[in-house]
Amino acid sequence: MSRKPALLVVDIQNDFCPGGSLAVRDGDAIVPRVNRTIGLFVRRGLPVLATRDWHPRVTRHFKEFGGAWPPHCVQGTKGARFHPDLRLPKDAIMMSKGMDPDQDSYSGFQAVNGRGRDLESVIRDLGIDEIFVCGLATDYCVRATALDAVRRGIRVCVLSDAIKGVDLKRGDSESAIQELREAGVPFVESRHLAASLPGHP
Ligand code: VGL
Ligand code: ZN
Repeated sequence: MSRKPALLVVDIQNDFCPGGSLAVRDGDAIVPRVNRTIGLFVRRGLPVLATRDWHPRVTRHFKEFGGAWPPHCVQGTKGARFHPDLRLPKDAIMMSKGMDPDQDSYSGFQAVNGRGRDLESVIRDLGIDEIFVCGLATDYCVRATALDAVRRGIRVCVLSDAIKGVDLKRGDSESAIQELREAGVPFVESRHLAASLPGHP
């Protein structure tokens, strides 16, 4: 049976990195590892997908309007742009989420492409049978995306050294990792990934 894994790069945007309005401590430290992993998928001819948090200025996701968060990743702002060192290929598949002003949406499966097609449809259309997840934040989008994949029967694996969490409460990222393990999600270190992807000699 032929395999077709894809890489899913989650929300590596300025606002989630040091200096941003919802900075994840050392959020940018994963960028070099993510770039190396992107290179690996590109060389193997495997798809790279990227999600972005993409909020309207007014949304119940933000504190000011009843939510949990300071304003971040507002559509069209610098904070919403991908980290300047992130090297996404030109044909990366871009998916946006968080546009609904009435809803918190953390899962990448709530993201849509430029034509409004959702992540699961895009994955199934491309014949992708496994997603490798990296990015920000471990305790929100990475967690929700990986759990959602399990629920939808899509194989998922998390890159243990290419994720970072918000840790609004201390230990949130650790609990998220524990929860994912209990849900049966495997973790792999990015340096061990090359050997487990198809196309390896
Ligand atoms: C996220 C907090 C608020 C995420 C999004 O993508 O992990 N976290 N909005
Ligand atoms: Zn958000």
